[in-house]
Amino acid sequence: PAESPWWREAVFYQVYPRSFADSDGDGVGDLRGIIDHLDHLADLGVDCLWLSPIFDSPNEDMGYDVRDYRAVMAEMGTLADVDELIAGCHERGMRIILDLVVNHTSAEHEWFRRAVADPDGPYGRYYFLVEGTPDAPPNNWLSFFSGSAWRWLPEIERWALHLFAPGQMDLRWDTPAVRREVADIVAWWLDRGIDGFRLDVINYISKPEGLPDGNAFVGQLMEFTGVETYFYGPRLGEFLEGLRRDGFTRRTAPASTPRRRLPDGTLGDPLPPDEVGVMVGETPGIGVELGRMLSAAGQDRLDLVFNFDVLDTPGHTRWDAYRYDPEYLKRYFLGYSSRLTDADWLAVFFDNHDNPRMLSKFAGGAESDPDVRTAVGKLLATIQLTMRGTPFLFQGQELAAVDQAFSGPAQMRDVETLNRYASLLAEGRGAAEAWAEILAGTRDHARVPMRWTPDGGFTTGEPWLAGTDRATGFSAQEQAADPDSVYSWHRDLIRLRRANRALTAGGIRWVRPERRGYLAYERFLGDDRFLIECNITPRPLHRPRFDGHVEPLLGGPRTETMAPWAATVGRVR
Ligand code: ISL
Repeated sequence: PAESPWWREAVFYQVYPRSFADSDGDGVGDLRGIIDHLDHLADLGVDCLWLSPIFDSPNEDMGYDVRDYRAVMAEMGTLADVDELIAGCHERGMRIILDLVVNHTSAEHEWFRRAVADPDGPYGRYYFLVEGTPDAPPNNWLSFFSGSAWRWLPEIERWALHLFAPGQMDLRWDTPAVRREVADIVAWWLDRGIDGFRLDVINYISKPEGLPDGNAFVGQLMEFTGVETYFYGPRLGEFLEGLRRDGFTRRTAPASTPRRRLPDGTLGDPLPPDEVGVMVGETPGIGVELGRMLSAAGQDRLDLVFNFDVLDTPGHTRWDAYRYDPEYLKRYFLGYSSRLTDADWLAVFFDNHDNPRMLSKFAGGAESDPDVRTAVGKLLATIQLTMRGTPFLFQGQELAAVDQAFSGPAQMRDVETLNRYASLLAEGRGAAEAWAEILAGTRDHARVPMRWTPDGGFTTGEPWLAGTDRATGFSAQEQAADPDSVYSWHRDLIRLRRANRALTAGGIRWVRPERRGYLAYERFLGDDRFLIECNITPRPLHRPRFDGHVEPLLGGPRTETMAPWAATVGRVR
């Protein structure tokens, strides 16, 4: 492909602002902290930052409950800081996208307050406010954060829908004014210079007419009731096309644009503005085929979607303590590459702020050995950064971040975790059993502060959530100074991608996929060919024969035996 959209060849990096860097000692990360560390990200080589929520919020769900879409959370900074951050990214040749959480708003949003003040007025139609009696919710849908998805509002004698926490009120997208408001918010931020958005649970926005009950059998099967009625709702496609047209298509010139990155690594003049901001959909429950329907090029819906099937081996959820089956990862990517056409493109991710660390799931505890930790960190980076698709790194992956040894529920901060713990106890499960489940799956593993220096470096105060990892060698400072570190491996791979489009835009051809323990493929474009080989076992592996001369680039030459968890990248001559 001669030209591909910028986001197909980019490396994205997710920042969880609350835990990235705290510049003022209040224990909460902030925008100034991100600005101060932009050189870390530029040095790593990332092309686009994605910031988890920074908008004004009461933080019942850490910013995924927005009170004002045009204001910054006080503890994170000001609009002027956002402007400086945008300019700082663009100046370094990076783009930046924000998180758009519009399936729901906070109950403290002005729209919801007006809706409650006058449920029959225009704002009453912004939400799902359903008349009834306090003993019978309108349907059997459950909340992702435990209990019914409905909350009784005695002051107006109506039920209000919340698929997530009780303070996250679902918006009624069928109301045209809601769609206009959201499009205007997007346009407002694009004018400020933002390059697009990640769209939170965007596949849930179209609820079916009449809000029918979820199927009880499916509910049992999924251990969750109702989701099949709205996870790909009747008007989803129409809503996305409208949002793209009315919100993401530029109305005016942005405040700034990123500088062009030249092949030799230097920076050129600012690029012309992208005509459309990038739309990255967070789409839980959407498999390969529905994902294609939402993101195929030319459909004018989303540009990229996250497919969550990668996160856990079938038969397990993140609430089990288990060792991930790497053969499943291979089958997952094999399946993907065999079903996608040139119109489809995959977001490739292993970690985010909602899941434990993939490195720990893979190593299954063995990552307490620093050599295993380093090997698995490099292995996962190799797959993520050379697979066909757009990699989304989550902060800390470049430092081989692992799960934490939390000691008990008192250390937890996440609403999902705390609610789940309480409801397990209420079901009669013992405290030890309930804690084991929480410890395996809590979102707080990923949300602990970045380790900038051996003894922390995130804040001078008390961090809002404390990590427990103290292993030597895995802070940013130590990693950046070590040419053999997981950090350097990421940086080298990203440089290699940049210099060789075969690794980004090129095709993929699997090598000996039937061979257990061996995950290997070629990436190619024109005459350029690269061979990527991984030993996805904790044991040495005999390397299969390969027809062709391979010049080693990363991880050393093609020795007959591959070390446990080893990965190599070579150029095929
Ligand atoms: O963690 C989950 C609950 O088990 C996931 O289902 C998660 O809630 C889902 O992927 C949606 O996530 C997004 O929306 C949530 C927010 O809490 C998550 O942080 C966000 O990524 C509600 O806004």
